[in-house]
Amino acid sequence: MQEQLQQLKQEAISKIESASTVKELQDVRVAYLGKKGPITDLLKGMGKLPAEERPKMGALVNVIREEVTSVLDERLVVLEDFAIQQQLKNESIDVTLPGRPVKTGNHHPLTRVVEEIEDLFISMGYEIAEGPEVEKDYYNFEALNLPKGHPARDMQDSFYISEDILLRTHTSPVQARTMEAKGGEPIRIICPGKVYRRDNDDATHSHQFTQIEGLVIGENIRMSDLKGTLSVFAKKMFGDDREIRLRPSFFPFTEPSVEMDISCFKCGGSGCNVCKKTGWIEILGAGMVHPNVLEMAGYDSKRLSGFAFGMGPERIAMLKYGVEDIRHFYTNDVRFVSQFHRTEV
Ligand code: 2U9
Repeated sequence: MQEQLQQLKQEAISKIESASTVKELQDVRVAYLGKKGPITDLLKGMGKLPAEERPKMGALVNVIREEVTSVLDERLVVLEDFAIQQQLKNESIDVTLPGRPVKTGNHHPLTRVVEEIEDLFISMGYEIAEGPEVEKDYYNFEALNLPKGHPARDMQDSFYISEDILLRTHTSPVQARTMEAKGGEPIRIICPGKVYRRDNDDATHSHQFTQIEGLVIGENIRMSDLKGTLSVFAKKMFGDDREIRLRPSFFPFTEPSVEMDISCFKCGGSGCNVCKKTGWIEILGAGMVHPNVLEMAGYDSKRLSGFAFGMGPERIAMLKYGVEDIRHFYTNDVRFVSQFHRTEV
């Protein structure tokens, strides 16, 4: 029995030393010290021993059990520490490694230009007004001094849905609706949105494009207010050293009408491919609101006056970002759109 015990102890200790994981060690503990283990069996077999030998044998078994248990516990500390080192090694993050780039989306370049212009006019006390893209002929044309049969209507070739319903050709109907709703009260709004013209798409024309128009109506609103407003817009949008130039023009809904040029932000005015060697870049059209338009919307054109302007954000985005073809804005090619990450621009 004694050498059996010694042999058992050696066997258990060699198993303990060859255990390479905490799990294996727990299995050895259960195998040797567990209820169904050989040491327990030995204790159960004590009954067969002569009575005088039992205490000595019992003490020996307990000594063996303690020895095996202490070797086990020492080994457990080693294996648990080794497991933690392994885990640390496997889970250690080399913080010097560059992070995995998180591909983030970004705003469409058009959205950015529109929002930039909106923020600019909001900072000048304007409100944003929007309206239906499927519009009544009255608000898209008549209310804007373009009665039925007026030749200028053809200039804005339209997608008619029915006799007097069409896809709006400009955002001006939003201003007409707002004037009608305001019943003669002062107005300071900008109207961004999509517009539609029956046009063959090419590098500078699209059947669907965006516009931002603005309208200010009140007492004693003058051309100089328009010029001042456009000058602030040009400097904030294209750089403080921009000059503006107003050239006479014609729009049925404004009189007088102008077109505004800015000094080229690429060459500063000396002439380049962006400004086609003129030094000036046309940005928008504007004018004093035509008295007919005021009267039709219920505004007393004797007491009140106003100015309005209109621009194409695509054109501004193409100038600002050097985009050659307007169709890029609509084909949603990720290679094109993903170039406009906030950080770069
Ligand atoms: C009302 C009164 C006046 C809006 C105006 C322009 C001049 C203009 C063009 C810009 C680029 C059209 O898309 S574009 O080619 N627009 O030049 N728009 S004044 O005048 C209004 C509008 C509404 C009630």
